[in-house]
Amino acid sequence: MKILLYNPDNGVTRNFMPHLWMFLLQSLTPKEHQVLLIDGNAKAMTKAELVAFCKAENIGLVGIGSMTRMVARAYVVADALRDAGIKVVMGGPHVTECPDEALGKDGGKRHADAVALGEADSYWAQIVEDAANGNLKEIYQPETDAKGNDVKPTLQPYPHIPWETLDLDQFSLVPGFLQKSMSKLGAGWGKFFVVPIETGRGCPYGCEFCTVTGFFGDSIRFRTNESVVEELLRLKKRGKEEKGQIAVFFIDDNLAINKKRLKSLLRDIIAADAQLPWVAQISANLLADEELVDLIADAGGKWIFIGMESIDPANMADVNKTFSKPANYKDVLDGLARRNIYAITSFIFGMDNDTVGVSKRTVDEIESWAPGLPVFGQLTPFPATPLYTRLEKAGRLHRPKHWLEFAPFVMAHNPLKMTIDEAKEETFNAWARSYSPERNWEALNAIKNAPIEVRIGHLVARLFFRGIYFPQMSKWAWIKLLMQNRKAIFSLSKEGFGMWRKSQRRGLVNPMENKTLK
Ligand code: B12
Ligand code: SF4
Repeated sequence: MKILLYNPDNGVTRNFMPHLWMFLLQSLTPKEHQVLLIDGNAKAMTKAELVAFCKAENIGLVGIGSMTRMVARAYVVADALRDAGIKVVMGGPHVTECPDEALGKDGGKRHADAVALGEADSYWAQIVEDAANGNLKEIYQPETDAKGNDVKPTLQPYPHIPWETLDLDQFSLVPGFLQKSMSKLGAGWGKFFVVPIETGRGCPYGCEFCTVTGFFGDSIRFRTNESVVEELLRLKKRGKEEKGQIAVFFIDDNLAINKKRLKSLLRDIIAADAQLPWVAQISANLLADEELVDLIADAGGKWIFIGMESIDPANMADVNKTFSKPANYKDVLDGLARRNIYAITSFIFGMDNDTVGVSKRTVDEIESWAPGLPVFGQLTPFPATPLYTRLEKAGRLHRPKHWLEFAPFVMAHNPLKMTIDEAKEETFNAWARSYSPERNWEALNAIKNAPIEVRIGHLVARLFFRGIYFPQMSKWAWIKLLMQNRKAIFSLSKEGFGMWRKSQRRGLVNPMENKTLK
């Protein structure tokens, strides 16, 4: 049987990284079946095109995975496929939290023939077999233990994802027309992929707005260091062979949740020379450890995503996140910046203690820290979270099924001390100020003593990053952005060109190859 795994587009912009679940399930599929992957963010297709593709390829089963954020889009695609007689199984966090919705048991339309609840590693092969035999059941879920809890995959052993041979072209971030010329730059930039790797699953913290503790559990399961290092080495080899760049996103919710184990993993990465540039999510409270931050730098860490949420401790208490202390944020970021590591700092507006002016107060404070990439969202009640239950009980849910009428940056509940419109305006103000050409220039100046490749990386990240959250797809949008930031671009290009000429004259190395000029 031919299977298509499909990730619906998020309706905003292209993904900078493929979704791990597709590659994982592909690896876990019994060998006699063939699996094709399409990420709607990388390869835009209308629902009619997708149906035509499935018919032409004789696809027997389509698996669709979705976060709450894009589930409405997933349902539209699933409906079209089912109308054409193609079987659909849906999985991922949203259908796990609302299975009746996908199965049409809550009074709405049915969107899926089957739903896969929780982590599907242990039973995906069964779904495939059942579909191949025309015997697909409605609900699949992990076995339960004596206490009725899901038996979670141990991640030891971990499925082999053949990154070295997979066709990743739909995910390269370098536009086709630039690939040839960019492959000659430094160590080669003809292709640039960000690849997701997990080293563990689960999170014990249980923040009120988050689905992770409920979905993956509060105890953590780790892969072995060897299996992570081996995966990195294969990726590194591929990058070299293809004269491209591969960066890794460690998608663990908190890579440093067990500091002892992370230190041992980082030491093993360093010992095996398996370093690739990487990004990871780590909470601020775990980053005060100097030894850990040194190891992160030596092992290739470049950007750390930190869920800072709010600079107001009262808000942090409201959402059960007091382990993260706003008073420590500056020291943490400065400590990272000293090692040329920068942070993607994530903030939430519309929390219960937020009032008008929250964006100004927050951005003023952010700008007093080492520069990073701030991200601003709004408190969103995802189904099955303690936050959803609290707001529902308090009668504060304005749009209880907000995901079916997704509206970017419009809160689904009434914040306590501001209006929904005010929260939207605060969020837009924070984005606009944080990524203005003036702020980009200031941020680069704040790190003017960092090596040039670090500053180039910082500027490129600033120009790209906003585009994950706001549409920035057309050529015109890019030209406008580059023009607005021409001062910073020109200044870095001039400096880089000057260094390159100097190195050519002295017969020294190319500064873009990340080596020191003597
Ligand atoms: C990486 C990541 C991202 C990446 C993008 C996704 C990518 N390209 O990988 C980035 C950083 C861009 C991102 C952004 C967002 N994310 Co995010 N993200 C994650 C993260 C950390 C890892 C996802 C992952 O790969 N997990 C590991 C895999 C193995 O697990 P999995 O995807 O759940 O898949 C398993 C099962 O669910 C199941 N399964 C999944 N799909 C399918 C499909 C089928 C057919 C079957 C059978 C089974 C199946 O099988 C898999 C193996 O067991 C998760 C948290 C987490 N730990 O999962 C949050 C998470 C998915 N994100 C979340 C959110 C809210 C967001 C944002 C909306 C946040 C925001 N406000 O901006 C944005 C959306 C941006 C956008 N434009 O779309 C929430 C989603 C909650 C929900 N109910 O929808 C999560 C769960 C985190 C949380 N705090 O609650 N995210
Ligand atoms: S927000 Fe992060 S730390 Fe809090 S429960 Fe979710 S994954 Fe854990």
